[in-house]
Amino acid sequence: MPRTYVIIPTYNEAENIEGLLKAILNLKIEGLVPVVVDDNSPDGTGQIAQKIPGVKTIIRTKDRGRGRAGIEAFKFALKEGADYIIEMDADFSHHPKYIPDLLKHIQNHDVVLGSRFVPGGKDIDRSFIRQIVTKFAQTYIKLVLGLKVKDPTSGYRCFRRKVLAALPLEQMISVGPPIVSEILYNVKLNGFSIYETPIVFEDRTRGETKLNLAVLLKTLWLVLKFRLIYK
Ligand SMILES: Nc1nc2c(ncn2[C@@H]2O[C@H](COP(=O)(O)OP(=O)(O)O)[C@@H](O)[C@H]2O)c(=O)[nH]1
Ligand SMILES: [Mg+2]
Repeated sequence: MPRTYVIIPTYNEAENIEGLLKAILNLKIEGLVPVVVDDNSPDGTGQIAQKIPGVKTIIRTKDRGRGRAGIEAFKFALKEGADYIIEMDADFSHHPKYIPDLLKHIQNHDVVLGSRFVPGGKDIDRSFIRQIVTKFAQTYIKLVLGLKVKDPTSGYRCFRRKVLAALPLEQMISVGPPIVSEILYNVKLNGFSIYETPIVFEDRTRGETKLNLAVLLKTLWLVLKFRLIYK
């Protein structure tokens, strides 16, 4: 039976985490293990996760960031012998109901993206501004990194073990959210196959986004650096 680790980076997601973990466990997929990787959230997200049976929780106390947390959880999943590694946000924008689709397509591809921009996918309920920002950032990232996928910034995705084992995880420079693009660029450079399965992305209804203008500008700069660092 294959083992699938579902990595969920969290920061102040106390209002979402329990419902999300229950929805994932309710899928009753054999061999599926949710892993919450929390940066010691002041609102107690990590402690909530720790109380739920069947969930593994990592509480980090230094080097905070979505990127750092994701890398630590990938290394943990590899060490524990995971065959497939899924990553997703905690805020229900990445609905657990798509996990079976990711696992179906990972049988035939190295990486599967939950994609808003293939037929059947959608980006709904977000502000007009946010949609413009997404479009602009995605066009830029595709151009600079030469990525052919329709949704290069999707953080809802599944990897075969061998993919993460081959990537230079120790070398990754993103502390924050740009890690999503840094990983995908390395996937491409290593020649792994990528498939996009549609998801409907809904805006979070609880808790707050950690994205802001500073994060966006940092991303644009880091993407240029990825292009220079990785060959
Ligand atoms: N561990 C960890 N997770 C984070 C951090 N910042 C954001 N996250 C999580 O990363 C996911 C995506 O963040 P979110 O704020 O929803 O970004 P958005 O979806 O782009 O608005 C959520 O599950 C957040 O809780 C962080 O500094 N550390
Ligand atoms: Mg979100």
